[in-house]
Amino acid sequence: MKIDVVSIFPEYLAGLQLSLIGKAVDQGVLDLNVHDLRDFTFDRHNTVDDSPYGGGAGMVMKAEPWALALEHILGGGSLGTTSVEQTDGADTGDKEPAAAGKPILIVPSPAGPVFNQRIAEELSDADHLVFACGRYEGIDQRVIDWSAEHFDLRPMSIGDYVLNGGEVASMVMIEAVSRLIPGVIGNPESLTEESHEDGLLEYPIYTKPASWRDRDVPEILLSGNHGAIARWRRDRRLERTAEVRPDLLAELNGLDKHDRAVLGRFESGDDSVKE
Ligand code: 5OB
Repeated sequence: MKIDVVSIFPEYLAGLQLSLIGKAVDQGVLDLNVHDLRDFTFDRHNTVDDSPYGGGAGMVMKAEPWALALEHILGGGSLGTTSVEQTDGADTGDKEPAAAGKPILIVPSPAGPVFNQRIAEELSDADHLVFACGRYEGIDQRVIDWSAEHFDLRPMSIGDYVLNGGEVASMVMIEAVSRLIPGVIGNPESLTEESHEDGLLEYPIYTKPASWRDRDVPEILLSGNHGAIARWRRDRRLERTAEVRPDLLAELNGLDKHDRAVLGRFESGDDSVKE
């Protein structure tokens, strides 16, 4: 998968070189490039913003640098690129560039649907993702509208809170998406056993010692009874979800009688559970 990020703070994205994502980049599984928006300005001060028409507080990101940056990415070039990777000819060979449709342009914004695991899964199938990190009050609407002619445009929020710009939101989404790409995570089993994969939160986990500061690991986990352990873990997941995130229960399906009996103990979650 190819991922391009445009930002006025390309160094912000440096964290993506670390850990599993960085490894995937090194191995050529991910082709990740970060572009500095200011490289697409031509005035002395590399101006990327200006005051809003109609008045109001704050500044607006100018259309032209964004159009040039996005056109550059559409052209597949590498000007203004801080290659997070050193490509060194590493080529997995198997993916043809964009025989598919338009690249997906994700514009992190509070004015978008809220990103979740379902969307992460959908995006992990794409050949090419582009993240446009806005700062200030946002980007001139005309270049957003223009971009929809060339991209599959996806404004995307990461939750109901205020951020200073799209960089951190992009990093959240890049991490969530890229760990779903085959080869990025060592043990694919850890993908399916994850909170939010099947709509339930995870069960509590323990490691040695079996007794720590007078607190014991639940005895059943030491029993070697795998069936009983699986049931116990599922019960804890149901319990935890009902307690902490009752909103998730409404989305659940595939609950059996025992599951519903466990959930029945939680009055608040009770009526939201599907038959
Ligand atoms: N708040 N998701 C929630 C967001 C956000 C702010 C952003 C981008 C995505 O930019 C200011």
